[in-house]
Amino acid sequence: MTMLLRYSAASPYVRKVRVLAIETRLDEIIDLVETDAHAKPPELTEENPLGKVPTLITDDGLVLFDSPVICEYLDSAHGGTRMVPVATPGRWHVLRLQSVGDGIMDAAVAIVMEGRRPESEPSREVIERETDRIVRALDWLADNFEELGGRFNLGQIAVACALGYLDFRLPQLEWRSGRTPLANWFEAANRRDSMRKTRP
Ligand SMILES: N[C@@H](CCC(=O)N[C@@H](CS)C(=O)NCC(=O)O)C(=O)O
Repeated sequence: MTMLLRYSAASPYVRKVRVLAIETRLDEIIDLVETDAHAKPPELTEENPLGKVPTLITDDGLVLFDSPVICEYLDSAHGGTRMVPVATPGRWHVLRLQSVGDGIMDAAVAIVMEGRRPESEPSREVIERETDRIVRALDWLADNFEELGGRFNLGQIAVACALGYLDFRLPQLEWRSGRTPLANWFEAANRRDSMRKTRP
């Protein structure tokens, strides 16, 4: 059994998938194919109409996209402890935490894209709106710190990859400031093998 993952090293969504794969040892059967989604290569857009990475092709030839779907698929394909608990309400807490992490990524990517507009100034309104969203999400994590407890899971992976992306692309946000427990939690998560091996 082998799978193929279209990836880019800088993408936080790809990193989430790769961290989950390493944590569940599925990385051993996943071939990585570097793909520049922004260049819209036909091999990607033919497989995935959204033309984004991550895109996973399973050993049955099923093409999966959107990192939450890929992560759920991979989590169903290993024999170890689930990274998304099956039992509720734990399941909803982990999936919600993933949404917070993904939401920070979405907002951070939007800010980075604003800065790359070829012909016009970045929109202050967009940058302010997305920055406010990130700040609120960080404050939510700090106020709901217990959500980051327990065994490493998909929600924690998403948050760790989101915070790693803020360090990588938006260090000026200084997200650690006034959030020491969250910063300490990240330092520990960031030392995991899976996080080290997937640094952007
Ligand atoms: N919701 C998607 C987001 C994926 C995404 O936006 N990927 C970016 C790279 S960080 C991409 O492929 N962008 C290419 C484009 O927008 O054309 C997921 O969770 O997988």
